Amino acid sequence: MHFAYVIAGSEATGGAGIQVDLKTFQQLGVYGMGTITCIVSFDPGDNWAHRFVPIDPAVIADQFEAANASQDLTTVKIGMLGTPETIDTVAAALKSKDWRHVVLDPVLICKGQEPGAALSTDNALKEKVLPLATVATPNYFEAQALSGLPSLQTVDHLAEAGRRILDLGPSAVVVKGGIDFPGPDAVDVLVQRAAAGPPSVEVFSVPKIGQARVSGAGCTFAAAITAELAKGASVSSAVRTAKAFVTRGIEHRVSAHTPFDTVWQGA
Ligand code: PXL
Repeated sequence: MHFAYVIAGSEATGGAGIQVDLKTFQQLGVYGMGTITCIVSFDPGDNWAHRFVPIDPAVIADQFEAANASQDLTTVKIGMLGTPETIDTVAAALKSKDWRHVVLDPVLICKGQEPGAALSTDNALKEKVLPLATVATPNYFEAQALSGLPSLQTVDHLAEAGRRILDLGPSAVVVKGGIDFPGPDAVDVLVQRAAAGPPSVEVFSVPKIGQARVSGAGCTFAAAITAELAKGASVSSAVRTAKAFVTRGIEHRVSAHTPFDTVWQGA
């Protein structure tokens, strides 16, 4: 049995967060385990705004202790953390043992939120958790914010953003072009630190499916990478499988009364 562990927020509609992570783990045949960092409840009476409640840091630490005492976990995904206190707690927990893989989805903003809503949280994530990641999966906006490159218009720009984010500490970065990247294709660029010489660059591209954002695509992608790494795949092969998995899930998207359709992990 392979085990995949996630530290992330709950999002009750099932379109994002730990609900998506656990569905993805199950679908890819790994035993899913999880620790909740915060609870997001959309407000249907206020244009689906995010109501956000952080979990007490001591309770996050308790969950981490329970999960890691019950299994010898080697592979973890980090999703939404939400506050500087949570980031301190999770960074300390991650550093308390060795990991083969730490996959970080650097959630700086959720769909529907304003950019830069919580700069202290974004900065803490960059300083304290990003350096612990073996694989980071920034989306277009997060890649701009983390790399400092204001305009990502070409595949070379995505690769350069990835190289700059590598300099912040992770061993590999997948920059996701998504809907915001110009052109007909959904392009992801994997940049990996090499033993010697410049970082390697690999491009994964499929035609975009529609022009609308789909909720849970980023969560599904990072969770699928995590599941594949837990099964022993290389980073490159994990990214390839995850891209195919999320593409299928977007093709079979589920509509909801929320402003965004959501990924169907069971497709
Ligand atoms: O999609 C990013 C995300 C991650 N985790 C949780 C969320 C969201 C966006 O809403 O609520 C818990």
